[in-house]
Amino acid sequence: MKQKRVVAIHDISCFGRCSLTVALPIISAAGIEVSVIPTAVLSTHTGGITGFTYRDLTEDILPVVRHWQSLNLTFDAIYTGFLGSFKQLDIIMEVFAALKTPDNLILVDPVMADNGKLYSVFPPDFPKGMKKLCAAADIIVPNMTEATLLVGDAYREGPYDRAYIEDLLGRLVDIGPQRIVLTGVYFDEAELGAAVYERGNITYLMSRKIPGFYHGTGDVFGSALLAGSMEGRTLDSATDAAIELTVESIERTWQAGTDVRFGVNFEAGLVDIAARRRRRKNA
Ligand code: PXL
Repeated sequence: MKQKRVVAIHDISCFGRCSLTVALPIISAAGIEVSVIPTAVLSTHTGGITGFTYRDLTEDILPVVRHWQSLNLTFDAIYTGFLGSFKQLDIIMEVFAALKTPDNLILVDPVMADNGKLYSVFPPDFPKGMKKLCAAADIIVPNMTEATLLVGDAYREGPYDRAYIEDLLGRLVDIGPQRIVLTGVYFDEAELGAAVYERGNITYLMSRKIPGFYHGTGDVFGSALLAGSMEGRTLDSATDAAIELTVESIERTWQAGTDVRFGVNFEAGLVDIAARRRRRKNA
C-alpha cells in the first residue's frame, strides 16, 4: 500500500511539548510521512510562560509551498494548528487553495483558547479570522472554549447537557466543515471526552477525567486523530484512539508530578501506536 503523506503546519515551540514537536513523532509513529511548514520558532509555547522568544516565519510559508508545487508534491492531508496572526490565516487559505485535491483531507485545529479564555497573544477579533479558516476545512477539532468563540457565544462552564452540545455542533457545521470533533465535553465530574459529528450523527466518546490542566494535550489529540484518519479508521474510531493516547499521556504526567506547562509524556505511548500499526499490517 502506498505510504500516506501529510503536511503539518504549526509553530515549533522549542521547549514544552506541543505543536510540531508533538505532531511529528505521533504521526510518524503511525507510519505516515510528515512534511512540515513551521510558522514560527518560539523558545517555549505561550501558555503560562512569559519572556518567550518569537521568530515569525510567515514570509517563508508560500515560497515553501511554491517550491513543492514545482516538484509536483501532493499530500493526503493538511493539518494546521497554532497560527500566530491574521496574515498567517490568510496565507494558510492560499496554501489550502494550492494543495487541496478532490481526495485529500484538511484538518484545522482552531488553536486559540482554553478554559473560557482566548490565549493572551491573540486580539479579541482573532476568532473571526479562525472561523474563515474553519470554513475551508473538512474536519475541525475545537475545544469547548474555541467552539463558543467560533459561533460567537459566551463561554459556559460545564457540566454540559446533550441539548447544549448538539446545538453547538449544529452551529459549528453551519460554518462549513462537515465533520467535527468537539473536545472537553463532560456531563458529570467523573468523565470527559469528545462529541463527534458526522453526516448528522453524533457520537459521544468519554474517558476518565484526570485533575489538572496540561499543556499541549490538544496537539497530542489532534495529531493522533489525524494519524488514525490516515490509517483508514472511521472518525469515531480515530477519536477513540486519540482519546486513549491523550488520557494515558496525561495520566503518566500526573503520576510523575511534572509541571503542567511542560507538556505531557506522550513519548511512552508511541510504541503502542507503532504496535497497532504492526498488528494492522499482519491482520
Ligand atoms: O498547544 C497549542 C500551542 C501551540 N503553539 C503555541 C502555543 C500553544 C498554546 O498555548 O502557545 C506557541
